[in-house]
Amino acid sequence: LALTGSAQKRLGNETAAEKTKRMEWWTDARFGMFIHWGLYALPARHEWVRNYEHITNENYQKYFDQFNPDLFNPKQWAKEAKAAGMKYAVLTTKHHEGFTLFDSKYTDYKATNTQAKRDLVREFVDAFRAEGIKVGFYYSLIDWHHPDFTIDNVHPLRPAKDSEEAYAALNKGRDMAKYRKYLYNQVTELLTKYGKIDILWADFSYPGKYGKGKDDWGSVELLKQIRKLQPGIIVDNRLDLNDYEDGTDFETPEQVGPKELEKYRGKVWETCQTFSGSWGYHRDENTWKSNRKLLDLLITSVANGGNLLLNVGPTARGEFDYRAETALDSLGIWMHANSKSIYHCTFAPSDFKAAEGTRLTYNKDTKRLYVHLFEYPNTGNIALEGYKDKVKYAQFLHDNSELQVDAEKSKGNSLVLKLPKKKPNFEIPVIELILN
Ligand code: FHN
Repeated sequence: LALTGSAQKRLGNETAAEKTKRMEWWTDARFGMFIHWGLYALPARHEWVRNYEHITNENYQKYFDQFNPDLFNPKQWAKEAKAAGMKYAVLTTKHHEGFTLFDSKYTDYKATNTQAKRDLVREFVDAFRAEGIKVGFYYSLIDWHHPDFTIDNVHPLRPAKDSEEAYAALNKGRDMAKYRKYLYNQVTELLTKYGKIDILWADFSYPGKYGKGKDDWGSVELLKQIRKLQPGIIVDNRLDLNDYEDGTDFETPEQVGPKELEKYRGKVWETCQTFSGSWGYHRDENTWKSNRKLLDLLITSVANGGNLLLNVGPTARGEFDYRAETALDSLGIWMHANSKSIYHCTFAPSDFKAAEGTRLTYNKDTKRLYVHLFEYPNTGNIALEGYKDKVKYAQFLHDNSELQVDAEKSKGNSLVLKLPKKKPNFEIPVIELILN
């Protein structure tokens, strides 16, 4: 992985080579599950419902009182993540609403004080580790419930207009230094009480006159504490610190379309995406990405050297709903037969150009190039310009059936492979090329 910019500079106490080694499992994994779960699953109309509807703590309390995830079974979640081919999972331990899914000694606003009476984070780490899936914690820097978190321009109680006086009046008695300490203490709890944590996904900074950035979070000290408590941990770039130089590990393009991913090639990055528009469970949402769109995001992420973190928003009863399960099942069918073109892969060497309607991924250890057929040729063959004399053998990945060279049609440096007229039964079939 070639780090851009000042790659050779010591990156937050390590060299580029040490960082690459520390992150090797993550870059090999390529595919993870994001899980947004909290009280917002009860209103079931977006995890930002408090912000959108300017809901006060008092008017949000009913969701705390009614929270009772009687069908919560993280073992089932882990099985479904594994079957979909996901190698790591990141759970919201606390989202902007301030409700903690873990048994924190610093707050009463926690799952163990609801009808659940369970440390949901503990059960999550145990269940996912048992399936061999690496575990990550999402932790919201923002906290709309905490009495010392100062009201800013994304807070549910923000003033009608951005004026110094209005904010000053609302923030009388609120002490952000106390909240910073609370944040530091909770992150310390998360990184000391639950064993080895593989990822910390802090979210998010919005520096500016009425926003919040690294000084509000105490990001430099916080990151030192994170690395001290969990030396191998991988940390995202939303603490408002400079990428790489300050020791944050990866960029986080969010909800971007596949075409935008090319600009991240050569960097260290993960795109986080929803099945729909909302991260939290949204009952009435109908804008769900198709299986093809999800495969496009996964394949195109790897084809540009990045990861996909695909989100599920469990219901208030603690289950993945039918839409999420259908999507995960479809991904699992494709990954079962084609995951070799995803795991441990990255963008292709520059001397291989992707033919029209294809995307390339490459495994540099096995020297195998994967041609993803986004469009299936109806000509009975595929012409791969510039591939001639570079390929030892060609086959479909899903069944290892040989793809013969059409010697007559392979003119100049073009390699023409014969293809069955009938497209294999996959949304995006994959050709595996064993290179010389
Ligand atoms: O505000 C959050 C949002 O709810 C969600 O958690 C996403 C996930 O990346 N992060 C923030 C928006 O960027």
